Amino acid sequence: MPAEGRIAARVAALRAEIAGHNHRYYVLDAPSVSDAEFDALMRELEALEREHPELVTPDSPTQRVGGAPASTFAEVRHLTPMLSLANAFDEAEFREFDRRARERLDVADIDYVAETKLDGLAISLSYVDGRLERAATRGDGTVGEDVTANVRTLRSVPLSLRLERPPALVEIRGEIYMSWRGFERLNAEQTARGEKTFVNPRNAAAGSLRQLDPKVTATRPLGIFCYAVGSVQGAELPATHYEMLGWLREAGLPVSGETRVAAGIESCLAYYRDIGARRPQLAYAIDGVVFKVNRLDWQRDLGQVARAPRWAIAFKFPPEEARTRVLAIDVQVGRTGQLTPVARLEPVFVGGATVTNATLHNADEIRRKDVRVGDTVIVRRAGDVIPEVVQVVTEQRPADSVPYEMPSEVPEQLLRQRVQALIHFASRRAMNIEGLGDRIVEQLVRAGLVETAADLYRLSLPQLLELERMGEKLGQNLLDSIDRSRATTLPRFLFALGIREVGEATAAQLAAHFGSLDALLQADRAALEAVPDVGPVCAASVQAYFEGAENLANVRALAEAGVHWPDLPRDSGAKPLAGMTTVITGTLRTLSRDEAKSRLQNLGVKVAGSVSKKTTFVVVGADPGSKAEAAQALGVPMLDDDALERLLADPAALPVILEATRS
Ligand code: JCF
Repeated sequence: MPAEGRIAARVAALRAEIAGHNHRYYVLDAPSVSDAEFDALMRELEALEREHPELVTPDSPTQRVGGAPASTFAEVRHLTPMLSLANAFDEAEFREFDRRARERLDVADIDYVAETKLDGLAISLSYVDGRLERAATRGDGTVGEDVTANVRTLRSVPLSLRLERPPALVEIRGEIYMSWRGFERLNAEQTARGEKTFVNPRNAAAGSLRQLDPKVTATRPLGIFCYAVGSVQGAELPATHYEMLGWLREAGLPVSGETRVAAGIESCLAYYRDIGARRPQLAYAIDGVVFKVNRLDWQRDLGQVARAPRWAIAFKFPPEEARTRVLAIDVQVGRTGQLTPVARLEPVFVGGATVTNATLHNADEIRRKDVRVGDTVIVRRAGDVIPEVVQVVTEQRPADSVPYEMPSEVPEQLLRQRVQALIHFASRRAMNIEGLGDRIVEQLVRAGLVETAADLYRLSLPQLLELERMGEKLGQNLLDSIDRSRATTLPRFLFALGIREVGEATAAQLAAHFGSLDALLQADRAALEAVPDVGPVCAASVQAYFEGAENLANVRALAEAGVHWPDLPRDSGAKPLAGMTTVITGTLRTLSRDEAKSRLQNLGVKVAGSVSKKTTFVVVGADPGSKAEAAQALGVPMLDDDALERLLADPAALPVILEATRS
């Protein structure tokens, strides 16, 4: 083969290989090469195309981001109009849709194709002889905007269909969306650049696609799912919608993995409930599910009314965002002392509940969003997450409104809440800061020396000496005991945070179960509920706590201040000490009795109230009661603090530890 031919063949091979890797990475979600290997292929192709510009074709992967910024988007007429969907807002409306369709078709049952309804924007892709020719927005359904240059930058959109014999022409319909993760990443970047953030993934996707410069779109994390075919020439379509989706998949287009055949209305309802339950865990925003009659001949028989087909319906979920008015802004204090502004709202039904309060996070957030009393705002409540004010509808702002200012003087009620939170934090069963009593906490807070728990660890002697009735000796003792409290245990730390529903025993269970704070932070609702004694309310509270940015900042600040603890082995669920019985008496040095109790229980030990011959061992702290005497009398082994700690760290060592008590 002459050199020219060899090069052309290599270019073609590289393109096919790169397209294959893109497909596996972006569509199948199963990459087969490393990023470095992929980059090497791209670089080789770029170099060959630079040397041989005559070989460049529009469907080369090097040509995804190209062309100069446009000044407008041209109009595009869809060959087949892009339909919209009729909505059902409750089960009765959905049953009515099904009943009518069955009646018109005169059949007893209909097989539907069920899929999620993405909250993005509709797009039509035209492939001519298998090559992506045009991408257009829905527009009014008949005429849309040409966004080809932007859509080409999506790596999940094949520039050529992966078909041996592609149709002469095919219009493919889908939804362009942004995942939650992409949306959050983009907003973080926007904030870092001092640019405005997007309210929701749909707006972010729409804003990203309507960029005049495709180079900007190329940086945006957009995805696409295809769900229908418009016009087609030069190919036979299969007989059912579901098979048609399979054909789209074979052609290399992304199709939602949540697509199912649902035989009859009860299966549809089960699908609706299942997706509804998993909605908070989905990677992208959806606002409902779509049901389509599976048989394409039945779709034709049913036809359409206005712009909506009679063979499909969107069964909506309750909206997670709604508009309402801010009646007042109050400031609250968390148990760790941080201030949280809260918007009092005109009651509004959102996310399946009536919402009257929404968090505004902190003073910076209020300033950034410029939320004012009297404003109309968009509030969001997703799953069990605390409702938040997302954005102000500035067009509806009253003329006389003024920017909100956080009270500069901390209100009395807040001071008292801070004091309470800190007293709890320092208490004996929490961080056990000796000498940090109610009176000193109150003095520290009122003097403005301490707001949050982490501030305690930054106190200096001169600062303490500012306080009334504080001398050098007392001050130094206090600093020493604050310093000692840095070395703590995970259960104490969790208890000290003051998370609602997390008492001492629950803190011990959480610590024993997850072993480390990191593991706890990663736990989802189900993982939390799997912990003994943790019910749905407690799990929700723990999750809400660690989703609060201020709370996380507080936890981080404490760690940075040097608060630390040994991680524990993660509870595997195994009960190495099942069948053993113990009794705990006296005061333990490092663990409270509740904590010792739940940790022993996690190992399978039964904790009883009185000593008998059946007691395996007795845990004896300082100033033990008559139970120690009973143990002595019955010859039951007694473990002190150290022995208990060794046992908790290594349950398999029990025989050795018991042996040691005899000597
Ligand atoms: O995911 C969507 N937003 C979506 C929109 C899915 C569909 O199957 C659709 C649609 C709009 C119209 N089907 C039609 C006919």
